[in-house]
Amino acid sequence: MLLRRDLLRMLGLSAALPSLAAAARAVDVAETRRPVVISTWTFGEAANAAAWDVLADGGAALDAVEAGARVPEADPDNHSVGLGGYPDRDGRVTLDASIMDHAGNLGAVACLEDVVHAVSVARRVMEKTPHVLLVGEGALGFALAEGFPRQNLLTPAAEHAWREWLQTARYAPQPNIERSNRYSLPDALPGGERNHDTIGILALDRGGHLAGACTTSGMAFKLHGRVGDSPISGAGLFVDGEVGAASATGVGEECLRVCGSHTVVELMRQGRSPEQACREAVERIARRHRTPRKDLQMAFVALSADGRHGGYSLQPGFAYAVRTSAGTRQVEAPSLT
Ligand code: SD4
Repeated sequence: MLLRRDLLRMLGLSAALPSLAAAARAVDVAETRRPVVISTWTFGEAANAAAWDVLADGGAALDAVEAGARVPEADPDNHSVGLGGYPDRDGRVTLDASIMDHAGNLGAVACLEDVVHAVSVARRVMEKTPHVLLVGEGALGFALAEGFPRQNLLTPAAEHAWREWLQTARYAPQPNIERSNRYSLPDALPGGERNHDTIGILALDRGGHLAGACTTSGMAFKLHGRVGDSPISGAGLFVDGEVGAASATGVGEECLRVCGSHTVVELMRQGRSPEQACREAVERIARRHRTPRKDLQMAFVALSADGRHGGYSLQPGFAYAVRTSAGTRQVEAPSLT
C-alpha cells in the first residue's frame, strides 16, 4: 500500500505540504471573514443592512458603504447625520462627508447645505472631478449641477432643539457615555446630551477590496463654517487597500489633531490588531489632556484587509455594529476610562 509520505515524496510535496496547508487555512479564514461591514454606533445596524444587500450579492465595498451611509442620512430621527441633523448656531444644517476606496480614490464635501446625501455628493467629487474636497457654496453648486435635489434639512424637531439651545447658547458638546441603557438612543437634549453620532462605515467585499465612508452634520450648534474630522482624509476616515480602513466618531477637533484614522491604519500596518491600533490612537488623544476629560468622547473603528475588526473609545458607551454572513451583532468597544 502506498503510504501517504511515499505519495508526498513522489509528488515532491513533503516539505511544501505543511506550508501549503497553512496557506489554505489562512485563505479559508480570510474567506469566512468576508464580506464584512462595520459601522459606528448602534444605529449602524440599519446602515449595515443596506450595505449587506450590496455585499451579499457580490457587490463592491464602495457601493456598499455609500448605500449604508445613505440610511442615517435619510433618517429624520438621527440628529447628527443628514436630514434632521442639528444645525449650527445660526440654524443652518451643514453636512460633512467623505468616501474612500482601496486604491486611494477619495472624495469629500464639507459644510454642504440643502442636499441630504452628502456621501453621494462626495462620491461624485471623487469620480467626476480632479479634486478631493469641495466646500460650502462650491459643494452645493456642484451637487445641484450633478442633479442632486435641493431640500430643507432642518426638521421641526431639530429646529425646536436649536431654539431651546438658543436660550443659553452655550456650546457644550457632550460625549455619549454610559447611562442606564447604554445602547438606547434617547431623544437628544438641547445643548447637551447625545449631540453627536456620526456614522463611519467600513466594508470588505468578497473580492477582498476595502472601502469606507463617513457622514455627519457635525457637532450640534457649532460655529457656522466649522468643519470636523469626517470629511478630512486621514482624520475621520482612511483606507489603505493593503492594510485596512479606519473611521472616527466624537469631537472632531481631537481627531484632527492626531490624524486619527490614518494613525490607526499606520499602526495596523506595523502589526497592531484593529482594536490595539484604535486604542493607541485614543491614547494619543488622551495624552494631550493632563486630567481625564469626562466631557470628551472619541472613538475609532477599524477593519483590516483580512477582515478582522475592532474598536476603542475614550469613554465607555461606544458600540459598533457588525454584519457578516454569520448575522448581525453589536460590539461594545472597550474604553480607556
Ligand atoms: C465632528 N466627528 O464633526 C464629528 C462628529 C461626530 O459623533 O463624530 N459625532 O466632529
